Amino acid sequence: MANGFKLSNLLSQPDFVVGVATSSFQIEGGAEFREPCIWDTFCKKPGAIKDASDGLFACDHYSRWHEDIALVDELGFDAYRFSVSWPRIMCADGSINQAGLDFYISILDELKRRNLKAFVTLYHWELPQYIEDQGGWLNRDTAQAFAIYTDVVSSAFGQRVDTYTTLNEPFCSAYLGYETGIHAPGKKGAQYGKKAAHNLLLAHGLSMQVLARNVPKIRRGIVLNFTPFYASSEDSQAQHAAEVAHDHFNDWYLRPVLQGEYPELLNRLPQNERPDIEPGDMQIIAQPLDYLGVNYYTRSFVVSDEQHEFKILPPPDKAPVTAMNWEIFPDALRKLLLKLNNDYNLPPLYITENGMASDDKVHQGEVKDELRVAYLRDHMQAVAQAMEAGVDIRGYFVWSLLDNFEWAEGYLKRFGIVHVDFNTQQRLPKQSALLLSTWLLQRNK
Ligand code: IFM
Repeated sequence: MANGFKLSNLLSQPDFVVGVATSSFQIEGGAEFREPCIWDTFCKKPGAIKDASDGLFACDHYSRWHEDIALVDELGFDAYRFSVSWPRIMCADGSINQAGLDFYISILDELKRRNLKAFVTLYHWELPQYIEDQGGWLNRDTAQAFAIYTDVVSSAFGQRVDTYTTLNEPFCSAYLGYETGIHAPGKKGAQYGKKAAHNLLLAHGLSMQVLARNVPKIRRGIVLNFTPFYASSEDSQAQHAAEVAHDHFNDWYLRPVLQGEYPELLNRLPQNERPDIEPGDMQIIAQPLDYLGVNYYTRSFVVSDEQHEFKILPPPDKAPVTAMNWEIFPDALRKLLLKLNNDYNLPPLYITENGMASDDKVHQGEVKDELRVAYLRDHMQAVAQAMEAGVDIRGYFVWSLLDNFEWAEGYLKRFGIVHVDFNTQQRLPKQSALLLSTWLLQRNK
């Protein structure tokens, strides 16, 4: 293995956490025991989900969680990152669903029993439909509702959690959900995206305050997704396009949470696209973070033309791509980590998601996902190199434990290191899981 020594250095760092991640809607099922959410509604829209599927049953993790956590442990991971379903906890009439809380408390107790760290995300895109009916993330009150939900969850979970994440990838909730409409709730319009983003960030800040009050000793932070943008040519217009894309997609979320201000781009937005910022909002948003979660999958090339300040291009011809048609380019992760470290006074980082979809097939009882093996190895290598260059990175999580409901792609894209047969719900660790496990178990010796 090229530069293999760096990878083993990474894995043998005494406190470096290696984990695996999932999210509630994508795996749980058990929909009859919770309130409906925006994804239930969106899945019913003709054409919204490629295979016309839904999350009502998903990986049936709601009944099989015990088996799934045993797998995380047996494979040798240190930590399990999962999300709590807001509509499983808070009922439309304002009451609390104790059975929903108990479900997660059982998971947390089992993790503790197995000495696995619990990384709990409070929002991974599952907005209760009754809140969307009041305007969802376009309504400021949703941020207050999220703070109440945070209070209920953190009071009930007590000290069982290792690390809290307020929001997972607010860019996706705001931009894909309220601007392009390819995700739930499917609203479309440039005038919505940044308004939704602001209310999401406000929800993050309020939630951080509640966590600081209720569970001050538990680590808290946010998880952002980053796409490094590369200019398609040397010319200054293309360079400018890459900077503008970075401001819209990456810095629009990072700068407010770290520095309490939006990028300068704010002043160039048409009036109707600007968020409604009230006095004090930016201070609420910029609560001190104990860590920042970085999700990385791919990079993108951009150009500008007469109509667009920036335009995202498909991957270059012949570039290696995943089943999502995302370019495989690990060095962009290394560079991203160095850039963030250079541009900001960062808290410690965790790579909270990294992984790839591939067209995996079971053959004679095995799934040989060689491309994923190389993808994970090379990206972990990039993390190790960034650490060597001085970036404070405390852990790495593979996305995802199981093949699952990949949002608008339905069940067509398999991101798991464990194969799921959606007819029988049988789990089968792929070659990537087995290899990771060998590395992890060697390290644990
Ligand atoms: O499956 C998603 C996950 O829910 C959020 N981050 C990206 C993953 C792959 O698209």
